[in-house]
Amino acid sequence: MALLPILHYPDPRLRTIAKEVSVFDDDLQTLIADMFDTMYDAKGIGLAATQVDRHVRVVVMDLAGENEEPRPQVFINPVVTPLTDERCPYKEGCLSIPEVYDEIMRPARVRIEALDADGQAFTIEADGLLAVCIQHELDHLNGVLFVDYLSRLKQDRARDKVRKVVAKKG
Ligand code: K1U
Ligand code: ZN
Repeated sequence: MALLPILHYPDPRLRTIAKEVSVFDDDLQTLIADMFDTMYDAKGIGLAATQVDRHVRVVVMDLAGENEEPRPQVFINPVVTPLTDERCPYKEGCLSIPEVYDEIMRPARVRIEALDADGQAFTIEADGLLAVCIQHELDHLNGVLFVDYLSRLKQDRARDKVRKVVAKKG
């Protein structure tokens, strides 16, 4: 098990645009395993490689509830297409912006095209938390954070909050 350090807002490395994955080798499998370890340890439901300073288009996710069996999902080179103009609000959090939550509006239903850990292509349609989470994670791969959708005042407050939380944790 390897825990990877998570970058915190406003670290400029979170603004890096991740590169497509073309090689499905042991190094990629190690990165995926380490990302799951890191996500579960941090009590998150998703994690993008950008957040652990690896700038490749890899997302891990597990939306299972506390009393359910784990349901790990891997999305490599994800492409997300809105399927409706309807937008739904969801109070989002982010492991890179600890203890900051705010309501973000995103398309309610999306198509996700991606590769799995073995490089096999799959397509799914998603709504609810999966739709929210994949859009949040795809933003990370493109250097975008949920606070970018908020006012400058809220961004300043988020930056101050993260500084305090990170200083307290040591
Ligand atoms: O990308 C990340 O920073 C992970 C993030 C994913 C996410 C959560 C909620 C909405 C959109 C994206 C988190 O997991 S933050 C932790 C969190 O908010 C949460 C944890 C457990 C259950 C529900 C939410
Ligand atoms: Zn996030």
